[in-house]
Amino acid sequence: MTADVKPEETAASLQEEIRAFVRHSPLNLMPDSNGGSIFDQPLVQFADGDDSIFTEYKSIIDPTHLTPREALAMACGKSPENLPAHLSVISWILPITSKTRESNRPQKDIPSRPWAYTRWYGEKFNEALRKHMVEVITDKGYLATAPFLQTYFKTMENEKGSLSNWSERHIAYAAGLGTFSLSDGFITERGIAHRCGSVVTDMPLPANPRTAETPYSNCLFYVNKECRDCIPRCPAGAITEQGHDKIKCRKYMYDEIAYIKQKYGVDVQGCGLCQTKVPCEFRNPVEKSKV
Ligand code: B12
Ligand code: SF4
Ligand code: SF4
Repeated sequence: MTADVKPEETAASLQEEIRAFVRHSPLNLMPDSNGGSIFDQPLVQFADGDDSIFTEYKSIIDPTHLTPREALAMACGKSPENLPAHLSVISWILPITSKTRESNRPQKDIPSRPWAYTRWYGEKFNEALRKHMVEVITDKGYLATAPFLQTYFKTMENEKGSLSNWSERHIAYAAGLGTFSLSDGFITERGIAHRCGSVVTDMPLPANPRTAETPYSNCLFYVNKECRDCIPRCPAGAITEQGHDKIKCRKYMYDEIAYIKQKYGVDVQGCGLCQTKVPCEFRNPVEKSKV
């Protein structure tokens, strides 16, 4: 990429690169015949790598949560201050197809087979997309890393439950892609049923503004107490008006319904009942209620 290419043009070409990978990668196909795609066309936005929100995450999430500068420096074996002055973060949302969402709606205790496949095979695709984007960017002569794929990525536990040192949803929030919700899921313009990913680079990219008024603006419960539909959807009783109990949720998924790994032939199972048959499933319900 030559120096006279505008950041907006670079951004558009990266967005198209991600869309093309979603369209053409065989990894974005369900493993069973006629299963169709795992994900629909993505949402892609950008954040300034030195946005102060990344430092705030050290108090909101955990002191070990990495800033993009720390994450790229560790991946390159450099010190954070020796990296270029400007860093960017690319964040994407991979919406789950209507076929899979619809298959999960009648489920009451365990996820449908396509939902379980989306957790297992869909995340393999998401990993391949992260690797692909790092390659595309480094081939152009820039630094790039997908923190989630680095050996330093880790998940841990605190008194509220599981967390990690690179939370993809908090990265998506920084890039203005949506907000959190009563069920904890991240509600975008394409709803809550999705998976997300990110890459940090020194490529100059224009940051998208965060337009949400609060970190919960896309959830009807926090806007006007109009909705509580995710509460009865949760078979573990993990969602209440006080929010999402990550410990109960994790215990249900990994202990109580662990048998579905064998049933569906996957190594990691999901649940996600709270992300289907709800008004935020495939759109921003707050935008919808304004029209
Ligand atoms: C650990 C983990 C879990 C744990 C804990 C989840 C959690 N809430 O953190 C458990 C096992 C319970 C879990 C369950 C599920 N997971 Co999970 N999980 C992760 C993982 C590996 C790390 C998450 C993390 O670091 N969390 C950090 C903690 C601190 O986040 P938090 O508690 O939600 O944060 C709250 C506070 O920060 C608060 N907050 C308070 N003040 C402020 C102020 C500001 C300014 C902001 C921004 C926020 C904020 O807002 C947040 C929401 O309440 C990520 C992958 C990744 N690397 O990101 C996937 C991930 C979060 N999981 C995902 C999914 C899809 C699921 C499941 C649906 C399972 C499935 N696949 O079927 C369920 C859904 C549970 C739910 N109701 O949300 C997706 C989420 C996509 C989405 N639609 O939101 C992710 C991002 C994976 C991916 N690559 O797409 N998961
Ligand atoms: S179902 Fe309703 S209350 Fe629950 S997260 Fe979605 S909009 Fe918020
Ligand atoms: S909160 Fe956890 S256990 Fe409850 S429906 Fe959502 S993913 Fe399943």
